[in-house]
Amino acid sequence: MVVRARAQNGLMIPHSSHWGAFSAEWVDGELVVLPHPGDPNPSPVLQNLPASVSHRARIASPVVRRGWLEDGPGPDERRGRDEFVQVSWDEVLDRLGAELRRVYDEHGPRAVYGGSYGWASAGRFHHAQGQLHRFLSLAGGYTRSVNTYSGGAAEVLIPHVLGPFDPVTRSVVTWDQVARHTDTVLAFGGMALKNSTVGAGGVSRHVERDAMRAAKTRGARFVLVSPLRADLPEDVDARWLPIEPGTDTALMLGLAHTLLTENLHDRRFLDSRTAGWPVFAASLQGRDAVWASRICGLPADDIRDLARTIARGRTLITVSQSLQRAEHGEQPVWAGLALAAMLGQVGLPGGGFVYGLGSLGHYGRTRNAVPVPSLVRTINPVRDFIPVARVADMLLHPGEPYEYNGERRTYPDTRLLYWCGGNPFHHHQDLNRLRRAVARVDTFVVHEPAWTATARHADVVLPCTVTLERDDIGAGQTDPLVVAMRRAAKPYGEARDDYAIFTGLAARLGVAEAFTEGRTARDWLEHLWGRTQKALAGKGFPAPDFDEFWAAGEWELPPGPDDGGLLAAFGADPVGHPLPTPSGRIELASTTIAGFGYADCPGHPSWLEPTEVPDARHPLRLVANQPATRLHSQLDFGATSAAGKVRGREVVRVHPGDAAARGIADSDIVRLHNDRGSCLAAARLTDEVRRGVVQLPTGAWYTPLDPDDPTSPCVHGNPNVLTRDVGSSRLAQGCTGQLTVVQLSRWEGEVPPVRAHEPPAVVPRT
Ligand SMILES: Nc1nc2c(c(=O)[nH]1)N[C@H]1C(S)=C(S)[C@@H](COP(=O)(O)OP(=O)(O)OC[C@H]3O[C@@H](n4cnc5c(=O)[nH]c(N)nc54)[C@H](O)[C@@H]3O)O[C@H]1N2
Ligand SMILES: Nc1nc2c(c(=O)[nH]1)N[C@H]1C(S)=C(S)[C@@H](COP(=O)(O)OP(=O)(O)OC[C@H]3O[C@@H](n4cnc5c(=O)[nH]c(N)nc54)[C@H](O)[C@@H]3O)O[C@H]1N2
Ligand SMILES: [Mo]
Repeated sequence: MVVRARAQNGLMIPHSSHWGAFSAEWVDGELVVLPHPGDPNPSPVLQNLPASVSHRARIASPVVRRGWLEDGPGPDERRGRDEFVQVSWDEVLDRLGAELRRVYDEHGPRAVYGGSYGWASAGRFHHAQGQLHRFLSLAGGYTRSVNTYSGGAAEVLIPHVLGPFDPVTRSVVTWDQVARHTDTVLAFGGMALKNSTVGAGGVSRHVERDAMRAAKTRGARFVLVSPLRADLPEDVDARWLPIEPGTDTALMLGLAHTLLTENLHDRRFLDSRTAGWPVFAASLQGRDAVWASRICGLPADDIRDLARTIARGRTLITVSQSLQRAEHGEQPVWAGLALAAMLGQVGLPGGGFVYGLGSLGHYGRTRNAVPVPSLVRTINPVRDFIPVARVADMLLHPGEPYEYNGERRTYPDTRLLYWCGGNPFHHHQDLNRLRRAVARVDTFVVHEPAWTATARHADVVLPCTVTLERDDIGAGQTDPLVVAMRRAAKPYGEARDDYAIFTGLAARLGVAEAFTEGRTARDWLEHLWGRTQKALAGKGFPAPDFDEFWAAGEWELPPGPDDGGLLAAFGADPVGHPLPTPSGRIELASTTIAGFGYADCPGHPSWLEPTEVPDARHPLRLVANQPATRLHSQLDFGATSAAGKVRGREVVRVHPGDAAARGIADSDIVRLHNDRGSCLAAARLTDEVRRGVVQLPTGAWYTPLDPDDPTSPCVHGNPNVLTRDVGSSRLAQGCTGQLTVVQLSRWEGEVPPVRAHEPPAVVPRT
């Protein structure tokens, strides 16, 4: 076999990514990427990696926006359409060091926004966010962000009603438990294999497909509640309930009503392990299957039938992250938990409630017995923060109040935006609004390997390396393999590691020694590995030193126990092991949340009518979900991502009935539009989406037809020109990018070319 022959010639370079461990090898001048041999279901996204070291979309040298260079820092509408000037590393670091000093002196550290949300890459030392936060903490401090775009609503809700987010989500129900114990999996939003392909820090074994198959073979049944058929793998033969997007809470309440009226609920569990049951039960008045059916679009008989099904045997209710990335996104998470509590199985193996299982590859696995290497943190002198998805609000409304989780807070007056390892022109909603927001700051700095739309909107663009161009350690907390990510290529153009860039800046600000602690990058790797080595030795496990680990190329960590954690202990003995909630129990009604008095997040799980519903002008719901062919916007120019497009354009999935009504044929170029913006995409007709729903994944790099005209369509197919920039509620202020409403029409006339991956013109310094 080719693979074995390559392994034997010893040229394979171990490496890792958020979507899988792999090895790289140069064959006739081409970089070849092979999945880790231990991975039972490797990700196709791996094949985006070869392009990462050489594509012309890479940034070759430091550049500065002409307006910033010539007129100095300040608000500027030209961001995103100005020219770039090539500068030397010395000049750019001198200028940026001076600008940071100016902002600290004139405006104080709150004026520096270093939230810098984003996934960056898998290595644990060259961890872009960690490097930025270390640097800014030492330089003077920064306003940070809290929570994620992934789970913003759930991350605030769950601690109020179930317990600390990570311990009650990630490892309480594992894939192994599903394979062995679950009779019925009721998956709201599904558990698409395209999503569990990705796990933070790296995944060496994609176990989800085999676990679901094993459960199915054992006789488990799967029920998929989702507008898209592909949200569960075909081979589990799920019953597909094609729900109207954004209405799961109504369905859940309808199911709860049926359980209650048919006396299928577990009173003992509710009495001994929940708080607020009488309040929640009373709120179910009138929420019957017929009521739910009118909202969620599923037949009332199916709803009653489903309630009876989940009341039998061991049932697991999963709620994907997508459900809560929407207005009132707190509600389906809370209602899903309440439904599971009524079934009385929270804490039993493979039963109860789990948030996010199947949404990411690092869920549903046990934690390693020892901590993996991670960057050493420093203390940020600034206490202030924003909920991460409120970034455009912060920039557009400095000094104004907003509400969050029971607090009235004030937005800082941001002068300098610093992004390293994220792509806000990918991840944020209403990109035309984001353009207006970034026009308000004095300076926008970005470290990027490639010419993303974020880089194009910045003032100072610092080219950084990709993982294949540096040595690092790859590891995730719930994956056993620590990978020696060895360098496979020399840096593109003048690109530098983020660490080297910050070291240069730290020198200009007089904090180089504190930043580096006198270590080279290689010294840091040894240092970080040393802590894991010590933890291994402390528990009596084999503990290789750094050189041994590095030579081996990988090291397998021992697993922690698969014991259901906090929830299993509570389920078995609620008095001896109370939950860390105010009542010590699962809160089906919360006096804390009720006390906040938020109409958009009341004190118990509730159906709240969304602000945006389809109307005559925007009759279709858009699902803007995660792309199957890449991680977010990363390596959008790679082979797998490119293969998923039609003539370079992203694909929108449309029901044949909706297409016919608009004269749209398969592969036609269409325009999706609403009052916020528009984009082009290639239509793919399929009856695997619910009628009235169209689906366009995120991640195609935002490319306006006319950069001077913000109302011109994105020719490439980025759905965030359409999504609405509002928080989930005043409780969590989470991202709501998953859903919006649109109209769809055939694009008549000439089809504009897509130049998303062509670098902008860069002029030499004169
Ligand atoms: N409409 C809509 N929008 C969404 C979502 C949705 O469901 N719908 N989902 C949201 C979710 S869940 C998330 S998590 C976000 C994701 O949003 P992001 O995490 O911002 O998206 P990425 O494309 O992963 O951006 C990472 C960037 O880091 C760069 N990078 C990679 N390695 C390095 C490095 O070593 N150093 C530096 N400096 N940069 C590096 C990459 O080139 C890339 O541009 O998107 C959110 N946006
Ligand atoms: N390949 C790939 N995998 C990824 C990522 C990626 O970029 N690429 N990103 C990763 C990240 S950072 C995260 S946070 C997770 C996100 O995990 P999720 O948020 O769960 O993933 P999505 O693909 O956005 O949504 C999952 C499915 O939910 C369904 N859905 C949408 N709205 C509704 C609704 O109202 N009701 C119901 N019942 N279903 C609905 C959609 O059909 C969609 O396919 O994915 C991770 N996995
Ligand atoms: Mo995410």
